[in-house]
Amino acid sequence: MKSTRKFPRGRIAFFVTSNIHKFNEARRILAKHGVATALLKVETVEIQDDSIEKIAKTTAAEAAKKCSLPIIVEDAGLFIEALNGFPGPYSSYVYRTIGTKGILKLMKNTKKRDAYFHSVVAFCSPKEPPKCFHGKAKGKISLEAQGSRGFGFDPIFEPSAGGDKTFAEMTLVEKNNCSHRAETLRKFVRWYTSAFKRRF
Ligand code: ITT
Repeated sequence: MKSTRKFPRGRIAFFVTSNIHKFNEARRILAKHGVATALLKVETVEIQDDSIEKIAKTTAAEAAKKCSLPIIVEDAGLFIEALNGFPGPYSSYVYRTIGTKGILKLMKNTKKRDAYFHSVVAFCSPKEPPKCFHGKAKGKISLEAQGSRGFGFDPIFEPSAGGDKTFAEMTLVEKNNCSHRAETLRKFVRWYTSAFKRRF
């Protein structure tokens, strides 16, 4: 009998995150490549480090061990050139404390507004060390917050590939056409689907 399952067995990625917006962005990208995404909530301790790759790898290894499954985590940060890369790996803390308003205040009277988002996906299975994929979205910090979609620093980030719209003024599909996360996940899913074919 022909299978009616949309996603064949094994074509599923377990995404460990506490952020539903990230999950929704990822779900669409992976589905386009025939991979379903399951949201897993796993208690992990996020280390503080200057490298988002190291943070992603450590979290992925801990989560894979805890749930005995091959999983992915994605870690991202906003790097502002005039602030020497701040908040970078500390984006989560900075968002929770000073937020977008605080960043705009720090950038007041600053003409050089170049910034980028850097995203790392770490894939880890209980038997293998983590494997990482990277993506970047270049752009600038807007003069004021614009738009109400998305999350985090979306209202103050204008990607170079997005005209003069901020991420928060874009639909999810538009953001996925030019975001750091989309670039990283596309690299991951190409590897994941070919690794799957090789192994099974
Ligand atoms: P996890 O549970 O997946 O770790 P998180 O929200 O803590 O979710 P990150 O550590 O990767 O995610 O992100 C750190 C912060 O950077 C996040 O809280 C946002 O404020 C910001 N950020 C990350 N990706 C973003 C994006 O696509 N748009 C806007 N802000 C983003």
